[in-house]
Amino acid sequence: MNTVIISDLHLKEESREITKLFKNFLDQIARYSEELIILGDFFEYWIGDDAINNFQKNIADLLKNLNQQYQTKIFIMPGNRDLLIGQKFCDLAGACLLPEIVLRDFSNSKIILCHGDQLCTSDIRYQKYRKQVHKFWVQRLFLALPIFIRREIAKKIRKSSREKFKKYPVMIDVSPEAVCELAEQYQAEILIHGHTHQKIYELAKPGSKLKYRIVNSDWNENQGSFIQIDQTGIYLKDFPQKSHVKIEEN
Ligand SMILES: [Mn+2]
Repeated sequence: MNTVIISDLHLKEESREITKLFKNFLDQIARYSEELIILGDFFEYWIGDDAINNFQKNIADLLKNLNQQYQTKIFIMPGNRDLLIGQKFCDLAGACLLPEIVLRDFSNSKIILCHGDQLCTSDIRYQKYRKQVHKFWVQRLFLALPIFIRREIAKKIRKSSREKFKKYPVMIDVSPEAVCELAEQYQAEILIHGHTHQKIYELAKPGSKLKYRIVNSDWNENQGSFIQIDQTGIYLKDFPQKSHVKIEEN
């Protein structure tokens, strides 16, 4: 098995360089992998599968092509920014839609895959907001609004998140308690997520079921990161490749 995991590309029409970098990643890495897993915030925003624009359709075509030409299986987990990515987009992209938590086996260990925003429990305001927008009826109500209104709401949300970031420029990190709890709940030894934009590999505290967690960085014009899992181990790598850390021997 050869799996690559990416997250937090925040793709949007205006960031052409990141889109170019992503295309190179598909050509140089993903096409040689059996699976590509996207762990959320693939797009900068998503207002519904019925409002897909040309840019987003082109990205779907790239993924579909990867799947059809190279047989790479594609999995998409929604993040906080693209929470409403649904089956229709996944069908266009030849991808499977993932739930918010996925378990995988690696050697004798269990791996949890998630976007990571649910672990930032010290951000109480965000968790309250998250709880609301994860409600089925709230999503149905939003999706029933005309597209131009949804677009305006999405703009406002992004504006307020930019303002929050100006006030508190440090991304709120996951809380260790939430990480431990999740590992206990799923009896998993390894946690892989994105969202916090720090490319790190960290050993868990002694006494925890968890052995370590691995976090993908977000992508910018020059650099992205990915996690690779194959028969020989788990790696945290840069793209374009500059360095890599081998985390676990199989
Ligand atoms: Mn996120």
